[in-house]
Amino acid sequence: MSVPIRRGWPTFFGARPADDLEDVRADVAFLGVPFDQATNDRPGARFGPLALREASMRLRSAGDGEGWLDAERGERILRGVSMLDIGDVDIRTVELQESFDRITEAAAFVRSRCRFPVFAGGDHAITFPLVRTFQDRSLTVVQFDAHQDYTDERFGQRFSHDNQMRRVSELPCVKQVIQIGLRGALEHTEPWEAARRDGVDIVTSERIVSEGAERALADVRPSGDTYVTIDIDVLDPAVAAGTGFPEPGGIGYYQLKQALLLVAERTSIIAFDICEMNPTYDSGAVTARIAARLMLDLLGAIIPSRE
Ligand SMILES: [Mn+2]
Repeated sequence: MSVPIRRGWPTFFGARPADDLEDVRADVAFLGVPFDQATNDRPGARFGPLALREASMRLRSAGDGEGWLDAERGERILRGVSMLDIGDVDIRTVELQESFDRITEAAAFVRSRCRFPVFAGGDHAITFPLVRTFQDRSLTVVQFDAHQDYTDERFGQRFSHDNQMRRVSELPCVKQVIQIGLRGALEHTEPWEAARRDGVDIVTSERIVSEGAERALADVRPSGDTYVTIDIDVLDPAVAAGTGFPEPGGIGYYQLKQALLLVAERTSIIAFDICEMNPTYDSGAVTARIAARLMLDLLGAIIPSRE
């Protein structure tokens, strides 16, 4: 029957939705994590997965398996790569540790069924329950972020979106942490000093802006399997205002893309998350669109096209 009615709802890049969890198999699987109960500042990142789905529909594949042409690089990416939208983690409001357990359980399920998982937050606290899904690996964690998120404890709080990199660094499976894009005037220096003491590699935003990504990241050598976490606030808020904690300065789209591609080239990325996209503060869905495009760029650098 031919009726001009388009059916279906936004999914990541128009990927097939996982209607039946028994039947989950794909090269790339997207899992939304609509969680923002650990934010210290402006909430709303729980709406990130929905905003990213909508924004990514602008980039939906025609479904012919041809992938996308990166016009500026003259490369076709993700040709013949199957994608699936798994849905969102069922979060338990208020119950922080139970929500974390659910995030870990859902991520482990996705990991067991699909070659490459992509997690879309959510505030940045989710990176801890996500990374602990990979405890059977020896991991480097590369964090793109304006902020260090390396506070040990404040007001008795140890699992907020300002603590998760410290918790991640304590996991026995995590051998190396690299922080890219840091900046800002710090009120407390303990996290900075602790990260230095722990051997965390740090590349500031200003270095990338002044030297370019290639030179600034020349010494960044992730080893082993690598988990990448992208806090969208690493971007200049003049470029991407849709985030809970905008920080003056920062890098642009091309600089972040180039840095992501350099990391992908140097190591084996086994999963990534993108966090802190907050549509409440986004104008014209610009931040959501940039974030969606970066997801595609990074995936294209990680998963080779099938000829
Ligand atoms: Mn962060």
